[in-house]
Amino acid sequence: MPPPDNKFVAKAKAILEANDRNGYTVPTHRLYPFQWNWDSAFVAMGFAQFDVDRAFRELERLVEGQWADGMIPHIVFHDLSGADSYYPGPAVWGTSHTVATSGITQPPVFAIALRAVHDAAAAVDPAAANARTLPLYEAALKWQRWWYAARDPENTGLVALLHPWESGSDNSPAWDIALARVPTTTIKPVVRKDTNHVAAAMRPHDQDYARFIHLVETYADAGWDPAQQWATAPFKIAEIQTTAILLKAGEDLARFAADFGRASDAADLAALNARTRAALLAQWRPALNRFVSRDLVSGADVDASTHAGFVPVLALDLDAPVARAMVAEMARWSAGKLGGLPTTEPGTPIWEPKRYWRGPVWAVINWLLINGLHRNAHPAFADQLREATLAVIETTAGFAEYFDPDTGEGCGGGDFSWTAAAYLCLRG
Ligand code: 9YW
Repeated sequence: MPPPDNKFVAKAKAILEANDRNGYTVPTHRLYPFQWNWDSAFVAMGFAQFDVDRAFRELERLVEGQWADGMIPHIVFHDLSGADSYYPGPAVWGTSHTVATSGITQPPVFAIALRAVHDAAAAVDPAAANARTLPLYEAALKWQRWWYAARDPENTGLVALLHPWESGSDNSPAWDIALARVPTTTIKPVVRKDTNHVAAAMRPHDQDYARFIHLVETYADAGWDPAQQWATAPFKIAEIQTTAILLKAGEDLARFAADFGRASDAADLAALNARTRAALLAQWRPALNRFVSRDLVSGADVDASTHAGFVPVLALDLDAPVARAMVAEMARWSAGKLGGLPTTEPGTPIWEPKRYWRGPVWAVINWLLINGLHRNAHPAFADQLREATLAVIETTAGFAEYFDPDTGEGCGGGDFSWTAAAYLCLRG
């Protein structure tokens, strides 16, 4: 590994600072001008590398959007001055929280980030770190309980998504079958803004957007009430990437509960984590060498070959043969590709190397996998993904939103916050 190049470290920090909007960070200028949930969690870990106070602040500002029932929404619209560059804005969501927010959520990386930020702060001043962490721990625990109550009311151990945007992988082929059942009709016209900023060929199709908005309008009509949404949802996927992140969050929360002497929280978390661990393990499919989500409308496995099938490595301690099979499959997908693990299996009919979540490489996905590979004693492949991520940023893509695995080209938005954060953490 070459020594850290200060030029790139400096640029990554400068991107985070430029995307700062008074204590929260926009993913990128204009394309995404608000605070996004899982982006902020990754960004907080990036800030923790050089400014723990700012890292805590990122999480505190996200919690301003937390609903009374515990959900932390996927977008917090703190400041509407840039609102005309993004669709769908607050008027489409029709939610009623004090700060304007969307009505759906996103993968709960928050508690994982809180653990990292806390640990960085505690290395300097443990008492101050605990004091700043405690309210954020409470918020994260409340959100954890929301996930189980609202998105696993039947206590299966797997949590369900009611909208593709909740996965963070908007137009993944994993949703194709389930999303095709959702009507393309909307009450109000769909007025896309994303294609004003980024080439349409890199973005979801208009038909996808019509369905995304149909779902938003359906849930707005249900008054954003979780039980009503659950009863009427035309799209319902028990999803493995989100569940894996939730389980890792649950482990980190359980450690906090122990540290803070919260015995009853610790007992609750241990029970939830155990149920989820067993449920997630049961989603392993040896014939595919990966895990699969379940479509709760049809009852079928979601067997599209997407990166999500590998993310459970983050939160499980796999038997050695399972881990080996999974690593071999990831190695097969990434062989001859640039930047790390493609989000769909190259060479298959679903593979589109530039179209958003249908093939490109994302630094934050590599980052989750790298952590899981270390946990499961595969440091060599973890290092390969790490070096591929750093190399594509340093040589061809810069800090773009995502990367074309065939050419190494940077795609989507530029000067992207989570790419900068991933770089800082992986460069270390
Ligand atoms: C959108 C901000 C967000 C990410 C998601 C990504 C995209 C927003 O951008 O969604 O309007 O399409 O899919 O994961 O949080 O970076």
